[in-house]
Amino acid sequence: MTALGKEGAHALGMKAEGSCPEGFHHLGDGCYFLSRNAFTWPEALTICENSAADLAVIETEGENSLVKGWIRGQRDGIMSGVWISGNDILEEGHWVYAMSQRGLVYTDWAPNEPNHMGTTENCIELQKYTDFRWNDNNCEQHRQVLCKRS
Ligand SMILES: [Ca+2]
Ligand SMILES: [Ca+2]
Repeated sequence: MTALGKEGAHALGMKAEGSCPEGFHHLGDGCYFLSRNAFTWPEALTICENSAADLAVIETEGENSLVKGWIRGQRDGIMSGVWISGNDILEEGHWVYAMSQRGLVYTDWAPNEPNHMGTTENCIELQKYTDFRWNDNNCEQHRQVLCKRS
């Protein structure tokens, strides 16, 4: 089994933890899964899809705070960042959510971000060294993955 399949299979477990499937953590009105291993952003989309979830869309300050608090609590388990749904792959500077292609309704950019550094940064991560504020990074970088089921 590939590493990709393994993450997906783990998240697919059927035993409920609270009201969320095994491997998912209940926060606010959603269920979130954080991968242990790191993947490219396109792989992240597939991992979430394989778990009947979406790459996490964070739409409010309240949700962003809950998610960041949870991830901060696992800081030692975070290598450098966590992929979420937003991207400007189709049109530079036009930030949309992956599945719906709707424009972002909330952002938490770190200072001087998004900077499209090296003209290659089109995917959003929660960046560890800015205490999980948002950074645009190269979609082919390997980052952990945040999936959400509502
Ligand atoms: Ca960009
Ligand atoms: Ca950047």
